[in-house]
Amino acid sequence: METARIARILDEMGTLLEVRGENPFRCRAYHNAAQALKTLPSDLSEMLADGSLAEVPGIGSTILSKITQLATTGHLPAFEKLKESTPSGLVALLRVPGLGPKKIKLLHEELQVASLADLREAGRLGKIAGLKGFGAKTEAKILEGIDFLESVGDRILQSTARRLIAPIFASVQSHPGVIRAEICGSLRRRGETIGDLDILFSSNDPAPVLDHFVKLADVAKVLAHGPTKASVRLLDGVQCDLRGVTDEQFPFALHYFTGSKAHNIAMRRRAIDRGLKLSEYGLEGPDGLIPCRTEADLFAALGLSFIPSELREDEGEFKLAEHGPLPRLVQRSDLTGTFHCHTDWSDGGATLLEMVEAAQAAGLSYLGIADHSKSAGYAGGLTIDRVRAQWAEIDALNQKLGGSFRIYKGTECDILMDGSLDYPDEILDGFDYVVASVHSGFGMERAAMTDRIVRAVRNPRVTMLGHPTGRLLLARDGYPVDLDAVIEAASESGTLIEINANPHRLDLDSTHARKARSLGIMIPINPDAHSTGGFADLEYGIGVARKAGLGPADILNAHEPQAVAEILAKSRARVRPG
Ligand code: DGT
Ligand code: CA
Ligand code: CA
Ligand code: ZN
Repeated sequence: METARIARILDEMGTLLEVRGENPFRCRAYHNAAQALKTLPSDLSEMLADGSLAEVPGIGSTILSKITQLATTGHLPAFEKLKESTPSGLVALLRVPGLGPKKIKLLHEELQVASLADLREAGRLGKIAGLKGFGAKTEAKILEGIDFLESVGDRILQSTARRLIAPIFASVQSHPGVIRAEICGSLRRRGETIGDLDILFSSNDPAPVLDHFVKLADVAKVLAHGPTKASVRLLDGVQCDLRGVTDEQFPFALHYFTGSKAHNIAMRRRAIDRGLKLSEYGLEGPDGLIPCRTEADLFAALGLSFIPSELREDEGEFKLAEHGPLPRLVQRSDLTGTFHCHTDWSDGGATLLEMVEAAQAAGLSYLGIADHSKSAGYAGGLTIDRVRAQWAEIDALNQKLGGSFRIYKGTECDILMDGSLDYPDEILDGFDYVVASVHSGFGMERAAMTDRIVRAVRNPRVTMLGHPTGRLLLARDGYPVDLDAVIEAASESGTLIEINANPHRLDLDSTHARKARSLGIMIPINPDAHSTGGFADLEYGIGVARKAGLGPADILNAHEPQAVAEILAKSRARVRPG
């Protein structure tokens, strides 16, 4: 059994134990072990064979025996039993904002709540408010939470979609009957969240490829299986559609199934305006089919230059593509370094040195460390003494690196309730840069929250604003804030606003990143990395930037390291002239 799948089962085991109200340490142990499996230094089967897995922190003897069982037999009876005896709706309750395992256990025991529907009914009857430790306010919040969950439906994060589609796509693409294959749909457009997965291939004989697809190990249920297309439900509950076309049809089908629907409709209208007929199978003129080898050929046939998939939302891309080639969008290889990363000085999982090595391995040549500030107690925020100690460690490491790599001293400084910052000015002045973020008081009124953030953004000691809305995709809306007013204030005061690339956040989103750029704000793409694996998330930030139509010049950390150093120094000079 694959390591990733074992990790998922351990995670689910921890969650099941949680909602059953088991000892929190025991639950945590399963989540920790799952996390540890995701970052093993070498192959799991090797580590099991030579006994080195037992030495990995987070993997105790009980869990080790469960991993061994899974790796050798592919089954874990304890897990299967637990899953069978836990109402499946109970786990879904964990997704309700503000509901933790303890509350869920109480709701289950006292009110027999075992699903979202039960929970809504209990709330409607006012029964939740009467429970010990709940109250009317909590009840209202829970009902709001259910509404939120229903509004997001069954969508998944882009990162989940990538993880699920990778093995399936690889398996389709390498099938001997396949000529070309591409991922389509919202994932190719880098949508913030994904409804279902779409894959397209070309072949002279699609049937065997579809037969192969519906039998893949990740498939839980076949929903449809015809001669040119099949739909399945994966073990994780997500739907995946596969379509086969001839190689002549491929560019048309690729364009169609990439969408968006609005973009497709506009394309079809363009074709009609030119006396042509566009469908997912071809482009037809008065004298027959117009051959196209690629999507670029198709766009050209309609008088357009190539439109990158991220821009296909019918939000102005046609106007751009009518006037020659589009400006080049930023790409991952443009990034020279990054800011806003955490270490084990606060709530990160890796040491400073480990983060530096991971950044180097990710092809970066500088790294901004921004651990939490002192009020962020829950996240191990740094006292002033610890800030000074961290500076000393950074200085020492920078010296050792001898100019081959640069570590910047930063902080993710809490924006306090009144909009002031969490360190005194003389400490703030010791950093190379300051990320200011809201981590508290999410319940504030919109006007007060806007004033609070605008005040921070106008503070000349703030280099950049972190995750400006605080949203967590599919989990919680951001705090109420007039983001346009914040962006205008940032533009006036020369403060940057990050695209937080964590796939749970994507904050700024593409719409506001576009607006920020139009007001001359330079944008850093930050992974908000809490572990060495976090640098991979930069790719999701690139997706947001591309969707916003941004090029390398618009992105702070797509500039050469020397230019980045100068931009930071200039920003600091607002408070440290000369
Ligand atoms: P999703 O799955 O909700 O994240 O979003 P998409 O865009 O992947 O939507 P999906 O999977 O339903 O369909 C894939 C693409 O197929 C879609 O982006 C555009 C095209 N498409 C689907 N239905 C229609 C339609 O009724 N009209 C047109 N013009 N295109 C469609
Ligand atoms: Ca889709
Ligand atoms: Ca679909
Ligand atoms: Zn933060």
